[in-house]
Order: sequence, then structure tokens, then C-alpha cells
Amino acid sequence: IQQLSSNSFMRNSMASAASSSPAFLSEVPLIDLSSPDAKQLIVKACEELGFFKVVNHGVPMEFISTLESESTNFFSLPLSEKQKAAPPSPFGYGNKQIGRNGDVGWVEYILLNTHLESNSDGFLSIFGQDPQKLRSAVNNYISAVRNMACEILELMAEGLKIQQRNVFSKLVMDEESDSVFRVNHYPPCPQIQALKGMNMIGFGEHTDPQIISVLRSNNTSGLQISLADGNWISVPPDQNSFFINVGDSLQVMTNGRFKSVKHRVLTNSLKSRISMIYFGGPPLSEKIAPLPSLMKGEERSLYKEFTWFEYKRSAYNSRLADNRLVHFERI
Ligand code: GA4
Repeated sequence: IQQLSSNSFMRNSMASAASSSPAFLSEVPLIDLSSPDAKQLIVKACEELGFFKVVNHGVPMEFISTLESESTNFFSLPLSEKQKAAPPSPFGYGNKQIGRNGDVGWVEYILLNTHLESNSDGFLSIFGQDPQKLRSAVNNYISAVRNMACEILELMAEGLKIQQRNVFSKLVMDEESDSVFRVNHYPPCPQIQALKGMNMIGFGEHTDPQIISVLRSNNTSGLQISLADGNWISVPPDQNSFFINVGDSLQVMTNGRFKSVKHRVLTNSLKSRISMIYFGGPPLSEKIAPLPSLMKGEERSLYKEFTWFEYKRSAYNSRLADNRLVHFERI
């Protein structure tokens, strides 16, 4: 990323520059996982926004800081070293190109399957001389974050008064769960200061296809979420907390009651942003459809039934900003 100038990037992708109206949402819903009213507040946040922040999450600080410093080390390697782990399809190092259909952003990243073995060739090539160190940092982090995600999914089921408490969590706990882990690095882009009122897109607007996403970042701003009225709001960074967002599959399972939140990242002009996101997905063969127990009275399913494999295939053929669920809506 250092070797391609930001000037040429901006010239070639001005269409992705966004005008900024960086209002900070006064309050991102805040959930204290140790509080007895967490489940009601989670349901409310998922219905209204599809997004909330979690404190008292139980993920050891040590796992967080080790992974952050190992990731920083990786991203500070020369581009030629990092490129040895490219392309990122399906897993590996990516630089500016997102997905396979022409999306670009001012970002470099690592994409991993959560089940990649530390001694697999893929992993060794990604992490150069000392892959074990980064891999064990990733493993520790993922298992703690997955447990937290499960706790949250169980609170959602309870809050929705679903009898089967693990109806969502069992999908991401399944051995076959198709979950993904991503570490993004958004280098600073000083040139954007010159562009009054414009911001560079780090990661373009999109919704996440999976069930639940758990994001953590360093203390650099950049993440924005879209409100129902179409306005973008900036999420104040908080390196000690996690941000949760509802994915498309959870929107479907709740028949639209929970909202899959549209979000994006704008580049910071001065500081690097590092974010790490766990995307909890179901097994490929899992059928995704509204839960019958959530349907009230005459309520109809808004979606056709599909397997996660079918949804994922369609998602990977889409552009980032596309509405991927329209193809699965009932007319
Ligand atoms: C968005 C959420 C996750 O980061 C991701 C992304 C994936 C990719 O980067 O390869 C996608 C994107 C994400 C949705 C549409 C397709 C696929 C890029 C893209 C243009 C890993 C995921 O699962 O879907």
C-alpha cells in the first residue's frame, strides 16, 4: 500500500469519495453484558439500528493487545513480503481490492477462515517467518470472541422469547460453521485534508451477509453506520469495547425484525486504523428462513428459504454496495 501513491488512488477512484457530514451519534446503544436487562436492550438495539456496543464482554485484554501488536507487525512488513500471502481469495492478504467484482478501498487486510490450521500451507505463507505467533494470537482471540458472540446470540433468543435458547448460537458454534475473520489496516491519508468536505473511502458501504459480526478497533475513528433515514453517523472509536452488528442472515431468521445495518469506513487523514472483525456464519448446508416461532398471527415470511451456501455464492458475485437480500425476498 505504501508503494502505490494515494494521489493516483484518489485520481482513479474519485467516484468512491464521499462527502462527509461526520455527526457523531450521541449514543450508540450500550450493552453491559453483566446487566440483567441486557437481553431487552439488545433486542431493542437490533430492531432499531442493528448495531450496538458491548462492555463487560469478558474477552481478556491480553488476547486483544497481543493480536493488535502481531497484526501491526504484519502490516509493517514490506509490501513484497505481504504480497506472498496474496491474493485474498478465499483467504490471505489483500490490498485495496475488496471481493472479486471491482470494489476498491484505501485498505489492506488479512482474511482468514476461522478453521484454518496453524500448520496449513496457507497459513504459513501468510505469516512469513514466525506464523505460529500470529496464529496463536488469532486463535486465542477468535475463541474468546466466538464465546462472547454466542452469549449475545443466546441473549437475543431469550429477549425474543424463543424457547430454544441456542437457536442462533448453535449455528456459529457448529464445527462446520462457515465463519470468517478479518483484520483491516487503514493507513492514514494526509492528502484528503486538502479535499475540503470530501473523505476517502476505506471500506465502502455494505451489509454483512452472515449472522453476527463482532468488531473491535484501535482508537482511530472511521466507522460509520447508516440510519433508517439514510444519514450516516460516525461511531466514536473505543478500543476497550466491541461493536456488534446484525448480519443479513439474522435479519432473515427474524423475518426483518432485526436490521442488518449498512456500514462503511472512511479513511482518517492522520492516524492508522486497525480493526478486527469476526463474522459468525452458519454451516454451508444450513437452511436460512424466518423462525416459525417468531411469526405472529397471519405474519408471512418476507423471504424465500435458502441455504447459506446459496446466499454466500450470490453474495460473492455481488458488488459491495448491492442489496444482496432483494434476490431472496418474496414478492
Ligand atoms: C462483507 C463482510 C466481510 O468482510 C466479507 C466480505 C467479502 C470479501 O471481502 O471478500 C465481500 C463482502 C463481505 C460482501 C460482498 C462480496 C463479498 C466482498 C464483496 C464484494 C468477508 C464477507 O463475508 O462479505
